[in-house]
Amino acid sequence: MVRKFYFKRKKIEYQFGELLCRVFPTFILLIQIVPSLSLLYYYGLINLDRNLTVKVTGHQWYWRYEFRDIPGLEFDSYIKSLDQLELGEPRLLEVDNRCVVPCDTNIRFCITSADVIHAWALSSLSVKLDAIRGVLRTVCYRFPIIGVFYGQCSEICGANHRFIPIALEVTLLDNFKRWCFGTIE
Ligand SMILES: [Cu+2]
Repeated sequence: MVRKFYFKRKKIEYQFGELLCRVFPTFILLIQIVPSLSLLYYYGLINLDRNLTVKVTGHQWYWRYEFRDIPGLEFDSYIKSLDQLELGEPRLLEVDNRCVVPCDTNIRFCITSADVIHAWALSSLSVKLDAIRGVLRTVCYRFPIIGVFYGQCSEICGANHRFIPIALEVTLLDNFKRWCFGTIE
């Protein structure tokens, strides 16, 4: 009945309906662009009055950490192989040089890449940011507790994608200072 009495007579309205179904969502998207673009812009400018900036650069296949506020403090972070592991260290997650940051300090992480797209992801911190070449993504963090956080690259970036884990050690400020002096060459 529906086919006979409704659709057959309303053939012309089909096209109008289809047009509506395309134009209307387009307008919704256009309306959404305005706030989301400005939000993205301001998100990049987040200026939580920070005390420390850490630049994280993804490489094939290691992470490079640069502490821009402390001259000379920059190092590469490679995965530890099985025979390098010490008791208690997780396999495939431990690195030779952990990124050490102080707790109770506003820290800004700037994440970028030197080659392909990587992702700096630490699930226990709810941080997952794509590292894209030429783009500097920022995330601010203040750690209330000390501990070691592990993560992995979460963007399939090549053959050794699974071999670039992230180890972030949050420690007390005094320990951090001692670590700085020990690391700067
Ligand atoms: Cu990667």
